Amino acid sequence: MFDNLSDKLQRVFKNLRGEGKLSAENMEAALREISVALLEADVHFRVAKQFIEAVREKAMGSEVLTALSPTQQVVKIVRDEMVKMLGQHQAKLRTANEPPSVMMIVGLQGSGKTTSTAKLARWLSKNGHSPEMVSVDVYRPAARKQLSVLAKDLKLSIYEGAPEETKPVDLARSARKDAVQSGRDVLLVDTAGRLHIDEELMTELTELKELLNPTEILFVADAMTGQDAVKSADEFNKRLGITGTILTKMDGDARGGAALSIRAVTGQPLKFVGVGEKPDALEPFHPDRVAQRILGMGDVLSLIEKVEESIDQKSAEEMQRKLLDDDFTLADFRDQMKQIRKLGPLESLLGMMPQIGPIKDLKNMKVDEGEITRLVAIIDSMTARERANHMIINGARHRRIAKGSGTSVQDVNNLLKQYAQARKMMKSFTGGGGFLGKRLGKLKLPMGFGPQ
Ligand SMILES: Nc1nc2c(ncn2[C@@H]2O[C@H](COP(=O)(O)OP(=O)(O)O)[C@@H](O)[C@H]2O)c(=O)[nH]1
Ligand SMILES: [Mg+2]
Repeated sequence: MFDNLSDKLQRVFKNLRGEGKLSAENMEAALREISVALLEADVHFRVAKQFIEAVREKAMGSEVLTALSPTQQVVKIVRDEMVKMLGQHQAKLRTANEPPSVMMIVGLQGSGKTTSTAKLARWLSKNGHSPEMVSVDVYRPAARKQLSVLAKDLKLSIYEGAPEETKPVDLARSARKDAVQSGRDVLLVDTAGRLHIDEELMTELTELKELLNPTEILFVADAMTGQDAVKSADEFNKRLGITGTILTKMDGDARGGAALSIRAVTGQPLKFVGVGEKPDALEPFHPDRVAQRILGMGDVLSLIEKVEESIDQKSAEEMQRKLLDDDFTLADFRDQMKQIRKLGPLESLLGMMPQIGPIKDLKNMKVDEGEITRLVAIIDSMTARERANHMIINGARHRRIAKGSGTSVQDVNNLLKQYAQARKMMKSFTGGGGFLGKRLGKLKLPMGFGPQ
């Protein structure tokens, strides 16, 4: 989601590295390039300016670590400032002393309020809460229906309202009563939106706020709208006082700058990001992880969590042992491909990894689901002996395997190349001296990722 910005910043760092010594001149040149990269990524100009000033001050000042090389220092300073800009710590949802905690979901039409309400309810119920939802978008019957349908699909609780409840405040009041009676601890209120901010909408939202005394007023911002999202966040905040932002559509080709500016402009944290249309496509926002991702250090922690969620620990340990003993066979490679398929889209996974060394090659391979299926089919067409020892696969065997799996000799060759590459990549991880090995210390990772 930050590919362009990420590429540009990494180029700046690479150039600096080439310079060897850090001087006032090359530092200024680097700062100029960073500034351009931020603006091109749609970062608000004021935020970009502050950012550059902070980096300059630190880089020229005394806050430099002697243990790091000059470029590393700059990377570290940029990273720290970026984390600061994004909000330093992960911002948790605020809850009330007396349940239910009421959370209003506000924003412009089409920004993703209804979708995010359902996603958030799902996320809350997976994280120990018992949420109830209500839609107070009385202007568009289809909008309320949309939330009902989502609630039914996800088996989540929703207050549907009585026919005489035609005003947002009436619906909200009854919904809260219903939530209290059924012992729900969170009430999510999906509000109406407009194409533009207008008085009527603001009055309605202010009335709801006074009635409900919400613990959260979450502004839903569409990342695709770039600076407009920042502007309306600012406006909603001034008029209503928001407590946080949910940034949606970060899966699209948004330049991501909104993410980097909203928190700075409103002073309120980004709490979640929407990364797809599906109900599970919502992630808590981690400033440090996102900064690492932008700077190409890879969102290793998110990756680990994702991998841990879907990989069976025992088979992962077995895989790790095999790698160390150097008997990671094609059969294991096939098992691993199958596990990877369970993780979801590969691109999103690779995007979380540090873009260095063998991973960079992997990314270029652009493995997709269809390709995994083909790879698995090729390995399926091998004999057990071939799977155990790829060295015996000669020309004749190549042809037989290609025929058996409905692929070409070229495909079989590619598979063997990828297998070799995977072995190499995993070796560099398990060796303890690689990028992850140095950084992750004693963390034990599944799938052969990680030091011993
Ligand atoms: N790709 C993508 N689409 C989203 C995301 N969030 C919402 N949408 C889509 O945006 C459109 C508008 O969403 P909706 O929740 O109805 O917006 P509302 O008018 O603010 O309630 C729908 O088509 C959603 O599927 C997201 O994170 N990623
Ligand atoms: Mg809606």
